Amino acid sequence: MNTLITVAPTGAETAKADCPQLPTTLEELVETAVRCEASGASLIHIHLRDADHQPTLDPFYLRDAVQALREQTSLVLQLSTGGSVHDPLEKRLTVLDAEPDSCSLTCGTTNFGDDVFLNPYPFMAQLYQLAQEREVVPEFELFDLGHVAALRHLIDDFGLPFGGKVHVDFVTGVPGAMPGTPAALMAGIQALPPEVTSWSATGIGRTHLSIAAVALASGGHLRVGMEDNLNFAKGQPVQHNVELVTRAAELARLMQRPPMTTDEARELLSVKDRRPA
Ligand code: KMH
Ligand code: ZN
Repeated sequence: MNTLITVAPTGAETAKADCPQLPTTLEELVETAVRCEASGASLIHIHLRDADHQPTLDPFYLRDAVQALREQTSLVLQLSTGGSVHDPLEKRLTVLDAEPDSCSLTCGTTNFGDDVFLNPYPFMAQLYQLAQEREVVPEFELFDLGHVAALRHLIDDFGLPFGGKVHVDFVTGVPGAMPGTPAALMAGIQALPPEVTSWSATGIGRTHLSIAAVALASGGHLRVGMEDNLNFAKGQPVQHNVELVTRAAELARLMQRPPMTTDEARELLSVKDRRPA
């Protein structure tokens, strides 16, 4: 099967002042999305920043970004409902008002370095049902092995997501959560419920490349981007997200699993077509 390449270009953790090349304005985000699509990405995982480059869940920014990206790319648009560790749960639910194709849904609370990324089951359940109601396809973010068990509960309690497909993403290597090792990823893959139709993986920081290699070798898909990794190689900071997407696409081609088109990605995930006619 061809490879779904997700780009996560910005995240909520890195400060613009520390990394001026991080795309934080709408103009930079759209430019990044266009270049990454041309280089093999078919899905974009989006965190927005306000005029001061701070993470925001303000509906104005969310709607504006969805509209601009939908006009200028055919990428599957996934809004983060994780936000930053400081965002309240109620605010994170409002992300779906911006009518994305997809949304992230993290399957449990996790250590996040010195912080806690809060995802109690009732919140997950509420977000899951809201996504079903709004016809938005969730991507289940798995930071820990226990999150795989929580996904099982969600499916048992509420049935399949909108579209009937179940796509998960292993986020490995967050300090205090599941390590970015082949063994940990394998344990996660082996525990996946049979309803899962596709999975991708990312490794934070220096685990970025090795996790991509393991994912490709194991039949999975890839997530790359500056949300997860700021260094292309030792002593070589990423200058643009397209570098990480291009490398992922090259690796996928080498492994005889070239990047998917955006149409193939839409079919893989069964997203509703919201593109302007
Ligand atoms: N920024 C992290 C606290 C997601 O996008 O859903 C959460 C995160 C996961 O990035
Ligand atoms: Zn994210």
